[in-house]
Amino acid sequence: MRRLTLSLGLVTAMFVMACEDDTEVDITAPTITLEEPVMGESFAAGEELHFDAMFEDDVELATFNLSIHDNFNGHSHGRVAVTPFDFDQSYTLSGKTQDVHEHIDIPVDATAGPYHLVVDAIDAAGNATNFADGSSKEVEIWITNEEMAHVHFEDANGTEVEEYEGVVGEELKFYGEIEDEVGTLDHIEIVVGHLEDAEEHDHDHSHGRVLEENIYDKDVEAEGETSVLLQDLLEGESIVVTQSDLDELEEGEHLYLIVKVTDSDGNIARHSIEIHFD
Ligand SMILES: [Ca+2]
Ligand SMILES: [Ca+2]
Repeated sequence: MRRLTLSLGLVTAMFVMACEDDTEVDITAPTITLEEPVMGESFAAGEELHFDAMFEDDVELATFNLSIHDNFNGHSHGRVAVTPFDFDQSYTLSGKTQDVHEHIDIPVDATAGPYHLVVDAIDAAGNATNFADGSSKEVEIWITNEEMAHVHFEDANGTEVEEYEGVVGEELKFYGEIEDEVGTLDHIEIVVGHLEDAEEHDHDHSHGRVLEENIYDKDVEAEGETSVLLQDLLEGESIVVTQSDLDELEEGEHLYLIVKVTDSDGNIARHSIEIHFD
């Protein structure tokens, strides 16, 4: 309680001094424009993450904080010793605008999967950004590694494909292999849905997308397996995309088959392939 009283006193003193020095009182938090990474972007364990953001304040910037933490909620069954990447650092800012570019090393043993990257900023008067008004920034990024599961999308003849051809109103058929070369599979989620661009950007970001809503969704347990076939997992399933599903897509938006695989070491891999309709 004593500590709180002291710090409140200090803040009050600073506030009074600021008022005496300058009639303009800063009550507006900084703004953050996060250029990189973008929503859904992937980074390999052992490599660098590029962070690029523009900070602006009406009077004077002070600091920003960058944190990255895992978003593995769900299927790890509580018996897996994962080693998620965890990053939390504050940086000094000055002036009214500052463009920041940082290279952040991702440890080679980082567990693969979705992570949240969060950016907050504070100005010299103590005004902080927040999530309520969207002035703090958060994006989901994916870390990949060599030990996570892989998905090979194929046609009925076993040839790898770059996209699937679908016919509106007819059952879709998917083929391929889901395999884990290091360890074993655990849990598989198969989705047909949108991957929508998070934001428009000047340069091409092939992974800059976020899942919107699902047309089809199935969970499969594959505990202890090293390889399973997509066509076996989807046996007896009827996946049909209607014209009204397609009508919900934005201009230039596509449907994807998305396969999310958790392995026995807690790595989560997400693989997607476009489903093309004429
Ligand atoms: Ca301000
Ligand atoms: Ca594995």
